Amino acid sequence: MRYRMIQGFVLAAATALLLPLTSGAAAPAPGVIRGRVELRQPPPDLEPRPNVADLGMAAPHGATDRRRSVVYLETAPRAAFDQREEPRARMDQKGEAFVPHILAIVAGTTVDFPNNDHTYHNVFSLSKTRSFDLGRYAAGRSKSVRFDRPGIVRVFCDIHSHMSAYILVFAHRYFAVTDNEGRYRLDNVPPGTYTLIAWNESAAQESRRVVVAEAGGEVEVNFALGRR
Ligand SMILES: [Cu+2]
Repeated sequence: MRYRMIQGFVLAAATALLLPLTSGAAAPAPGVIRGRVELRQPPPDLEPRPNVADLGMAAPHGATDRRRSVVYLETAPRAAFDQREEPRARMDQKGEAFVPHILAIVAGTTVDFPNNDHTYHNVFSLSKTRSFDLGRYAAGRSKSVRFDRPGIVRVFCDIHSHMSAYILVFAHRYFAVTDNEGRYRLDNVPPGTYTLIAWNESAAQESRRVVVAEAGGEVEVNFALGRR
C-alpha cells in the first residue's frame, strides 16, 4: 500500500516535469541584440606624438580606436552566468599605443600587458576600480593584472603621455565592443526586459529599454551618441 503511494507520487512528479516539454508551448529561446553605435561628433584628435612623427610613423590606432564603443546590459539576466575558469585577455604596447585601445572583460579576468615595442613602457592606473603600477619594463617583457571589480579602468604609460586605454570590467558577459563600422552583437540573451547601455569615451552614454521575446529572435537597437 505504502509502496503504491510512493509509486503514484513518483509518477505524478515525473509527469509534471515532462509536461512543459510536451504540451506544445515553445520553450524560451535566447535572443540576439545587435545594431550600430554612431558618434555625432568625431572623437577629439590625438595629442601630438612627436617621437612617432619624427620616425615617419603614422598613428595607425588612434582615431579608429576612439570611435569604438562598448554596448552592454546594465544588469545580467537571472541565472545566466557562465563564468569560464581563469579568463585571460591581452593589451599590447605597440607603436607607442595600447592595443586594443578599448578592452572589455568579465570580472576575474587577468590581463597580460606585453611590451611589443622597441622602447621601454610603463603601465599604470589610478582608477578606483583597480589601481596598479607595473613599473617600467623593456621590449619583449610582459606583466599582468587581475581585475576583480566591475567598473572602468583608465590605463596610462608614464613615459609616453599620449598612450592611454580603457578597460571596462563587467559582472556578466553581456557586453560587446563595436567593430570598425560601429556594429555590435550580444548573443544568447535570455528572454526578458533589459536596460541596454552604449558607452564611448568621447560622448555621454545612452541607455534603451530592450525586450527579448520568449521565442528569442533578433532585436535591433541603434545608438547615436553625442550632442545633437
Ligand atoms: Cu610608453
